[in-house]
Amino acid sequence: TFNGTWKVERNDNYEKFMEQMGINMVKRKLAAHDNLKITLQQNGDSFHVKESSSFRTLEIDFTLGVTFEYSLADGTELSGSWTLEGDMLKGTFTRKDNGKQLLTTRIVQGDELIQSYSYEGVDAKRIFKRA
Ligand code: MYR
Repeated sequence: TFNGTWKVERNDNYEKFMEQMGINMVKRKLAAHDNLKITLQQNGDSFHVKESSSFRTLEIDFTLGVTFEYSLADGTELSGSWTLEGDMLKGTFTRKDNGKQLLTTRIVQGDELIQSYSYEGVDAKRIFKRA
């Protein structure tokens, strides 16, 4: 279900979320239009992710339940893992700089992949369509 290439189509409350994350206004404006594209490839418990945006391109491998490191485009480092609960990927990550939690989920609904984000009481979504 997750497999394939997804490009962001719209955001819901993403600017407020980034503000809560401490990202400055200039970067928020750029990040709101980052043309994020992700390619997901699942093999059993393992996922390969290709991420590309106007900021960078990178590839990530993770295994469900196994902690890995991930850096945001602004350099903020996270550590955490994804698990699969039913049809939903649930990510629990911790910011290395302040120890606070960032929760994220991915679910495919119809022709959309919906990624939710939650940090310090602010929730947001990014909605992707197949590229
Ligand atoms: C992946 O599966 O794509 C790699 C791991 C993703 C970790 C969590 C991503 C949270 C991104 C938050 C963006 C916040 C921008 C302020």
